[in-house]
Amino acid sequence: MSEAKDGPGAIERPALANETGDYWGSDTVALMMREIGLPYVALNPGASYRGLHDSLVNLLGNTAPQMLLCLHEEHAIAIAHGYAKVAGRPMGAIVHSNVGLMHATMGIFNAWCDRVPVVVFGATGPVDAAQRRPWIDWIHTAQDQGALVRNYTKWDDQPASVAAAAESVLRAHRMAVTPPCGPVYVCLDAALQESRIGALPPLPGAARFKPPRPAAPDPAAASEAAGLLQGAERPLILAGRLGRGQAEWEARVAFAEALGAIVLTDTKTGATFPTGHRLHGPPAGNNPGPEACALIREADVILSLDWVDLAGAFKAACAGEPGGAPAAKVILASLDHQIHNGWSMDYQGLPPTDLHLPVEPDRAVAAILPLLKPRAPGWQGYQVKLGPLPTLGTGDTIAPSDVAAALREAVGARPTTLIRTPLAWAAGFWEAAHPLDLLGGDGGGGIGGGPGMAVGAALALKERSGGSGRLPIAVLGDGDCLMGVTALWTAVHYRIPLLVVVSNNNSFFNDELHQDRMARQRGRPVGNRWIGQRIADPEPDLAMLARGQGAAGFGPLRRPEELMRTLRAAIDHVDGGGVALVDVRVEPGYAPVGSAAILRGGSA
Ligand SMILES: Cc1ncc(C[n+]2csc(CCOP(=O)(O)OP(=O)(O)O)c2C)c(N)n1
Ligand SMILES: [Mg+2]
Repeated sequence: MSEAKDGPGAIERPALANETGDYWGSDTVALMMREIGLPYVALNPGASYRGLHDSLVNLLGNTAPQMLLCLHEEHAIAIAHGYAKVAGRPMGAIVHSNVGLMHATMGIFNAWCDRVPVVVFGATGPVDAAQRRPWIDWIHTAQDQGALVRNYTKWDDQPASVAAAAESVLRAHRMAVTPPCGPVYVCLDAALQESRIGALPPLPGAARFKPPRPAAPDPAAASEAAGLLQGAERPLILAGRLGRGQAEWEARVAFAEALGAIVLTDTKTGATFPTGHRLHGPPAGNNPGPEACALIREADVILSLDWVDLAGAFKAACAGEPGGAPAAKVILASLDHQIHNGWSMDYQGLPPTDLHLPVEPDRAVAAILPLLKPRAPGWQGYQVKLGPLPTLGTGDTIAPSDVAAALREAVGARPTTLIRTPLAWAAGFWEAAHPLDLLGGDGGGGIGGGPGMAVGAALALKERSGGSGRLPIAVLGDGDCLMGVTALWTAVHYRIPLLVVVSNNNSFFNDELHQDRMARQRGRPVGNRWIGQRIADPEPDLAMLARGQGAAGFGPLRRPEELMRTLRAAIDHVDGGGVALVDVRVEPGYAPVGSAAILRGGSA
């Protein structure tokens, strides 16, 4: 094998045989992966798919799809997850039988909860026991491997023939990219992969197996929704899981402006509406803050554009209200009910809904917008005043808000994608003026996915901009970073520029707060809350862990005045095509949801 690491993406190019000779079962799967347009397959190798691995390298030449070698299967899935969040299309991931899939499960769960398409391939030892090699092939074989992930994938399959495998790949891809999107799993029998099939059978083309065209809402329902919104005095839009397209972004702005509707956005789901717009409401963190709750109570029509956990938002806002629900008429635009199952409760509570448009939420906006007539703007006498963005402090220690302030200053006006933010980060620390400015959370709350998602998103940003556009930045908690830190090797290896800033409180601090609550509730010593939580003695050297993988490592930084110079140096390194990690030691503490005030009739 010849290796070329100089070109973009550092593709390891194999020496190909002039004649491929006979074809093998896995060749058809590899060709189908190309047919459905997977640009990459993130993987960690394993003998259970050595047949497929050979096909990808020696038949396809490690291109379309190109392998992305990962040091852990959880990274492979997280990279695919982050990639799809930016690119809007999936890449593949391949995980070894049983054990590889077991490593991958948390990432698959995160992608499921985040409704992001990932096409996961796996393998089993030969289903035909007579064909199993002693010991290891038996360890590789399970009766129903898909059972490991069936509860949080949209579909799984274990095709029993080459023809069935071709169809399976087509179906898997279509299932993954059809909204509500999600991960799928195709398990390939090692014996099927390694069977000699002679001539290549005719393979189906993807063109006749496209995903369904998105549906528009039923016209009667769209006009009913338009009527409700048109007649509302205080229309409130909850902008949840929405597309990253610029046209859809602009349609949402036009929609809110046509109504004078206030728009709430959510850190779980990334940028959906310009945060600097006069109609942007108080920032919402993982739950709506007090001012957002007040608007939910005071609205007379609420339109949820696939808001994650609408029932939870209503509960937070209206627990003390009659019926515990908002008085407003509730319009829901969401397809999410189609993906709910009886295992994972990520579907959240059941929100009261007066009118449900079962379409992609951006389609609902597109259908209702032309029906709106000129009218007086909503929320007469109201004004939402957002609190100031954080400024860099001059104290002896660094607060999480200082990290945000310094990053904002270091980045300036330059287009930047904030791929991730840590738990200690408040909504309202960062402005969004473009759908790619913020990418939101991990979906399932699985710590350790942050570095992988950062690498995958950075890869898609590199592709998108030809390497010269958006600066990819992930701000990670130290716990999240440490669990997934070897994902950075993949970024270094494939020349994917990325800046990781660690908001490092030397703790799984979220859970210190839980122990704090428990101790208070029980009248026990709160001072012990750090035990079993602090990541100290020794403090992991994150910069060294980055350098150990070929990235540039900066820090630990402990004083605010060190931030600017170091961040600028790290950004220079990223601009040169590198991966940089800056370890910032921050005071433990969570910033509250960004502050805002609602002025009613001119008074606060
Ligand atoms: C895989 C996994 N294990 C444990 C948890 C529980 N958990 C939630 S937040 C958290 C702490 C994360 O630490 P860090 O990333 O440093 O963020 P911090 O809370 O310190 O800001 C933990 C352990 C989880 N969500 N996922
Ligand atoms: Mg921490």
